[in-house]
Amino acid sequence: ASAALSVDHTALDGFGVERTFRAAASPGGYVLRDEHRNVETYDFGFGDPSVDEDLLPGALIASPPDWTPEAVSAHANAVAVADFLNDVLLRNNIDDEGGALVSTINCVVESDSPGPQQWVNAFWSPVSRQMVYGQVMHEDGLRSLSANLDVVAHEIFHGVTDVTARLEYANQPGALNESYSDIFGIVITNLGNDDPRTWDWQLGERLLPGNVPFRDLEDPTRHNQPAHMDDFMVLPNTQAGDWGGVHINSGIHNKAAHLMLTAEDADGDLVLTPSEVAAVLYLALSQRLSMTSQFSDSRRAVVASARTYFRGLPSDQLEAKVAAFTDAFDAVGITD
Ligand code: ASN
Ligand code: ZN
Repeated sequence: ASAALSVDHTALDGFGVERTFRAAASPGGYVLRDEHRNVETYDFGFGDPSVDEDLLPGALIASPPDWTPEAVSAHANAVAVADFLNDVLLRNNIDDEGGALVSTINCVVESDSPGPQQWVNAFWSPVSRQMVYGQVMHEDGLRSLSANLDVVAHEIFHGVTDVTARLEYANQPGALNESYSDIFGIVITNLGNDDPRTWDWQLGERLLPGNVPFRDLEDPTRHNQPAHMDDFMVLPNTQAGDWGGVHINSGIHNKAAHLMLTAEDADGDLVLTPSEVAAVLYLALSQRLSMTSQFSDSRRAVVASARTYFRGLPSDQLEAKVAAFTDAFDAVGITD
């Protein structure tokens, strides 16, 4: 695609923050297509993506009229994640072939709707290969789930997992699927702060009623998740059982990631940089995990990836890096 007709636009996002994003010229104005990153954002007009999946992605968003906050959030946040994939992980969008990164806002799954035009969720559709976002009512009107960069990154990483490890969405593989999405959501949100000891570890804050976050990677127990294998919850593989607790037991693996990112040496210095942890976890997810991988497989995948990634270091430094990973898994009871 040619970028010649792309133009920078500026408008407010779902949190009232001014964002700059690229839109493409089209007859009569502009459409939400970033031709540099191949990111496109659509509107479903409060249709139901679970019933009318064949109607996705919906209508490509155009201006005039003015860009809406939900459109700006979904589009600008997707571009931020595409930038991370390309610049940090050297991955060319979700499919690693530069394929379009597609989002649809204003979706309502009616069977799970707490009120008019509300649906407090979002998901990656493996069938349509795109993100869909609902919205929640606040004092100032509807707020899209895409307002939160960590939620957007979480959903986009379900797409990355879908075309790499393909972790089955149930039981331990499903909890790993959830955890890798949570971890990269937090890594992307805190990009630019090289000290994870001062990171924001909360996922999805300012969306739910009372602004309660969905999850907290530093202390999973704050949101009823286990943080150690001793507290692993065996649940049925049904929707009511959260598919074997995929959003519950993910807390254990999330806590291991928090410990890797904050591991200190004897002098109190960080052992690993955030980009080192991101690279190692990305290698594990994309090269060493598969549909039926368990927590212990993730440990082995991460440790093997660390040995590959740090192979050029003197052995004492290499072993110190690897130990930061094994210690983190040990601490949450994920053994070899
Ligand atoms: N927002 C949820 C998630 O991405 C939707 C789901 O349950 N798949 O985890
Ligand atoms: Zn998820």
